[in-house]
Amino acid sequence: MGATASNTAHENFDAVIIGAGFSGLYTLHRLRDDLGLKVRAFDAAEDVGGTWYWNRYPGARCDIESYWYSYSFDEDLQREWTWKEQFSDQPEILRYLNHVADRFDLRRDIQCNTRVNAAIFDEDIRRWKIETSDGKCVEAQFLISGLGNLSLPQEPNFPGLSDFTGEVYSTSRWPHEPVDFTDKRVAIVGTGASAIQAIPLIAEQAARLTVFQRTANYATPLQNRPIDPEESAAIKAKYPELRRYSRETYAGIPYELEFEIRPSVFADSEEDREQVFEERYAGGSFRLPYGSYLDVLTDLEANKFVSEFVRRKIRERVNDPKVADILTPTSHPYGAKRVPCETNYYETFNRDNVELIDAKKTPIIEATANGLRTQDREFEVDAIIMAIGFDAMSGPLMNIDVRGRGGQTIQDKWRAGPQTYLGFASHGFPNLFIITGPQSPSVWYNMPSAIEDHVDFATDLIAYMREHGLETCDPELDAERKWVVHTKEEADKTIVPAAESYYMGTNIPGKPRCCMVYVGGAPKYRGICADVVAQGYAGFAFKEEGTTDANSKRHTGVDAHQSASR
Ligand code: N01
Repeated sequence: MGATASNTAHENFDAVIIGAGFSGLYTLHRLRDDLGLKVRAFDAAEDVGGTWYWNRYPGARCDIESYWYSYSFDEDLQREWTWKEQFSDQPEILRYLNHVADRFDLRRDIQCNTRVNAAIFDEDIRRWKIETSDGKCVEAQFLISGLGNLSLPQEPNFPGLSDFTGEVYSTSRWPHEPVDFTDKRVAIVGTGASAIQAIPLIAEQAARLTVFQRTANYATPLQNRPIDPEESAAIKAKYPELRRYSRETYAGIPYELEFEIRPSVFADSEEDREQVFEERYAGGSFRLPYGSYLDVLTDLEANKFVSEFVRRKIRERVNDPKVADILTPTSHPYGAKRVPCETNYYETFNRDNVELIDAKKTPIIEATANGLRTQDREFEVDAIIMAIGFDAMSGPLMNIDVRGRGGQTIQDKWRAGPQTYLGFASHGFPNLFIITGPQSPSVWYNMPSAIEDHVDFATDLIAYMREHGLETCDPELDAERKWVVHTKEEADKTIVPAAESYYMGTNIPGKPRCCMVYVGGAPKYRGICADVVAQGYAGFAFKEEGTTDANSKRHTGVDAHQSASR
């Protein structure tokens, strides 16, 4: 923290929120409008929207149905907003988030164009001092991270990139103005969910598109379509009930209303299994991984059936068997990496103007003035698109100079992997609440529901503290250690550790390998959180207002492990 900033009088808030996306907007609404707190949200972007502000690449859209991938907290809001497509595109979702900001009069407490550079917990006054990119410092009792899980792009580290004389784009920092690739030779690096949405549209426009694929992915159809007025009215009529029900499902998407999720691939005949896979594949979105058999994501032997099914689909859709071979994943099981949903992705490789490069076999060595060079060839292009993903989950918070008690930095604390309690708080960082933090369900759950659950948890916790005259809240080290172990145990019951992925932190060179997501399922996680609350916030240590370390009174419930280890 700069000496000047720390010595001057600072504007004081009850809570500061970092980010004005889905998390930040709802946190601001709850803390300000329900608890009456003085709150300020900061966002580095020019406007609200978070993920949906930045990720504007062609084809960007949600891949959980919009009537689930949206806020549920306000009945009037969900009734007045009409989604036009099953899976809304980025401009529509951004319009929705702007509507929410206006409808709840949130903008007056959001400062855009302002990055939070540092947040230091001052133990003398037991408040956070937050330094921002406009050179100011503010103080707050509570610091809420609404930074998101996929907000810190991975830096492209190809040597020579600055020598490239053409245009360089990143899917996660796409320009606001439309980019016209007509008559251009374009290269795209990466074949994750972002590239898989962008590639078919860019291929339609560009003179030539070269796709550099390092790891083949298992993409399955999205099946987007318009929502007709009758369907929309039917959903709206039953919204509260449907939302309640969806939160009781593993990933927050109520597939059980459409079909039975079958217990095991081994319990069905080959013919029945094939029919289940076909129906879920044709149904689109995440019906195949989350809605077919319970054991495809937990048992590697069971998973072989669905992995092979998707491989077969890829081969059927790609004309050239050599190209199909490169596109067919063999290095990991289906669902261990995030499943991308696609529209015409595989058919795009049947076009004459699209070339697929196996960047595992012939890695990109460098960028040149004219394009990209692999081990055996130079590719001359007019534009390079980086679709190489994010320093996910722990990256966004670790990218800020956050210091807790004793000056410990979050970078030090999480050096060997995130250490959190419930994926929501970290010992030694009092009153820092991380919305959908690492080791919470986050991206393994419908994100807006995961966000609402965490924001509600934070709001209730702050209300509880105010009611009981408690000034700080810090997870106990023991509870945190048990949560880290529990998160790993849950991951080990699934196929997630069987792949290198951003779930496991391994997409970033040097990042420790550990599961960053709570994969025990939303109902289990929600049950644990409810128990923690019922037991007087078990696992959290509180200090009463005006107490010092010497005479602090513990205000903890029973051992959280009883809940966490269920
Ligand atoms: O990023 P990714 P993404 N040389 O990490 C490759 C969400 N999302 O932006 O697999 C060559 O998935 C890398 O290869 P490999 C969603 O949660 C949601 O696409 O590491 N290639 C991989 O192919 C998603 O999961 C929606 O071997 C390199 C790709 O880049 C998450 O965002 C839409 C490389 C990165 O894929 C991230 O998706 C889009 C290198 N040096 C995204 N470095 C919705 O629909 C990396 N790669 C809501």
